[in-house]
Amino acid sequence: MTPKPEHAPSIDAVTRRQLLGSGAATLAASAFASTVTRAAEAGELTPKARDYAPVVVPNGSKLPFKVVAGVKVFHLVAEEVEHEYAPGIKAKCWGYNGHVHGPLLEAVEGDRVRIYVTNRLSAATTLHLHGILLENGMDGVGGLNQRAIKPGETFKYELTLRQHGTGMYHSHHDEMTQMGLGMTGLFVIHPRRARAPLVDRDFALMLHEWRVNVGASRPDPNEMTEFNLLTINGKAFPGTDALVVEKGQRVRIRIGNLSAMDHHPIHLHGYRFRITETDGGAIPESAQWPETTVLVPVGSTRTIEFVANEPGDWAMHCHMTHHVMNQMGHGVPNLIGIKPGKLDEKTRRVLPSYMTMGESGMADMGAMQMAVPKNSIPMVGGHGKYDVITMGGMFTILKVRESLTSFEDPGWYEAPPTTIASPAPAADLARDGIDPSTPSRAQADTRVRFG
Ligand SMILES: [Cu+2]
Repeated sequence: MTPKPEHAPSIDAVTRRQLLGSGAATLAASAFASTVTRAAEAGELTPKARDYAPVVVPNGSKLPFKVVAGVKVFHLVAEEVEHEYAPGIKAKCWGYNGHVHGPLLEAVEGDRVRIYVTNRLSAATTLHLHGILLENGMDGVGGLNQRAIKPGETFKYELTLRQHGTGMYHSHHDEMTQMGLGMTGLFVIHPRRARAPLVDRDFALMLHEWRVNVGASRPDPNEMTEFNLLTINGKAFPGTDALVVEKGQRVRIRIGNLSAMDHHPIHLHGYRFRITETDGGAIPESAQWPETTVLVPVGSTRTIEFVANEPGDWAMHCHMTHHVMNQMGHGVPNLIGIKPGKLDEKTRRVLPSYMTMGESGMADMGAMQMAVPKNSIPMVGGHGKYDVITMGGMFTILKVRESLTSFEDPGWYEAPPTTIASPAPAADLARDGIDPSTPSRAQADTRVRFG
């Protein structure tokens, strides 16, 4: 378990020193920065005496930086990555620094940043900083703003950050292939002056969609419609890590979408939130409205905020139902209501492991933990506290607890027994005049109307 320290280093001190740093001060700030970066990556910092809460990237990583003469220096390496979407399914993707998606870049408004990009791919690439205000020659559109970075070359991008908010980065060369294979990442810029209300937990999520054919070792970036792996920070449920929060904390969730073709309406259970920022900047408070679902269009970021005052395990997922399904079975025929009879028995004479699936829906695929081909995962299902969770894909869980000693996954929520939906006792049914064997009201109405 990672302890949650009582006193964390002051980020305020770090950012100011990095900006002002020269000589010995730079060295000291640099060492301090790496300490803070490590602590921040582990999600350890408590919200005390600071300008901002470092961003937490579930399942993901942040790119360490060093400070050279007052400039924050990052080094991105574009390369092939063996990536696991969820236990049981891996593919060779393209990403940065060993990660899909690339590690999150984190900086502060006013920072001078220098980003080196080394290309270890077999193809040329570029770096585009999406939504980031910069000089035209740093915009990274291959052919338009620069020549592409050839395999083996290292390019340098340099700019002063003139804004704060959630931007992204991605290849802007052979876009369909390179973004499709995973070459995307988030770029978070904190405000130079803290803006109220400060948040305690600041999460960053990148959405994506993939086509990985059963048995294939690489995603198919040419796919245009039939995506079968929908991911949050590169992971499909049950591979997604929970977002862990202590009751009463103010939570920010930054969501970016660089999927090829689909916008994702991300729905959070148990809460109403406000959409506070887009990649275009902060939304004035007077223009924010309460929501439970935030649509994150392709090529956009949306940031939501709320106070976590209701403990529990709260589902957070794309509300497009095919986007909470995994790889197997999107294309199966509709068997709802079909009576297979002796079909299974007869078919097993030629296909010994045959089993008709889908006559009452897809939930059984998770419940039965059916055997699936090598390097594939069933369409639905992770195990929950009570039963199988019949969703996969773009699904994760917000875990809010009364008190925490660490931000490690706290396990399942222990709901007070009287607050859990459960089989209706006979005494309650009798008291309320409910007879489960009578026709439902809707059927009775139909009979009256159509006789
Ligand atoms: Cu979706």
